[in-house]
Amino acid sequence: RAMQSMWIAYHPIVDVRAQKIFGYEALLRSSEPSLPHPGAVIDAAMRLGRLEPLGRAIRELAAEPIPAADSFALFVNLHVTDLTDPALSDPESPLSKIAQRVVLEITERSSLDEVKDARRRVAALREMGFRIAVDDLGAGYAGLSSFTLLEPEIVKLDMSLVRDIHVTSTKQKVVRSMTALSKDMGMIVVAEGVETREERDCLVDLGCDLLQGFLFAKPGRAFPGVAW
Ligand code: G
Ligand code: MN
Repeated sequence: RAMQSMWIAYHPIVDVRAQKIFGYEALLRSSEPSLPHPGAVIDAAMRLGRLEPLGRAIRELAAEPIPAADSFALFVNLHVTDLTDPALSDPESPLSKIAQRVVLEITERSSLDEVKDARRRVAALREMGFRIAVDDLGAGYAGLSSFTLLEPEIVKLDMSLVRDIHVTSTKQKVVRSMTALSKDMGMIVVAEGVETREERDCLVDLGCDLLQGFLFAKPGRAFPGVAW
């Protein structure tokens, strides 16, 4: 029932300097009142042993309305179990067909240790044209293990590093050095959860290429426009 109530909200990721939309992150939403946030849907699927079909449904829903006329990137969140699902690397899936435009986000919050052959699987996804992002970098107790294993094209800094960064010199130092390190390795940096102009200006000064957050747009059904 939960799977039938799912829909996808799209949240813009913006290039502030160029004032261009770089891409949209597909975010899981449910209209089922007992499952108020995406974590509840994922927990329910995990309890029922239905994570794989859930992941497939999310990826299909996310790819469905992508306009061919536009070239923006589509960011899709993966659960670690999705990495072992053969459907993910099926060249005929709707997402694979637009792989060149797709960034697969893998959260730093969960360990890749249990994923058999994680490195090889990720390499195969790259062969298909997908790019890889490490999500939630710097969140909670997360470390840098996915970052070093995946060598991602894109790094997403967690919003806990972003919040009030303009008045928090330690966060400024962390973001400045993570951004410099990532750029040095040829990676693109996205800062998530930007809510104020002060945070935006500080992040741009620190060298973040791309920003995402409620300051620019709320996630929405169509592809929301951006308030610069
Ligand atoms: O784990 P991940 O980074 O994929 O989570 C994205 C979540 O963060 C989404 O549920 C989205 O609604 C939320 N989000 C995106 N931008 C902001 C923001 O500016 N502020 C807050 N509080 N949440 C945000
Ligand atoms: Mn994400």
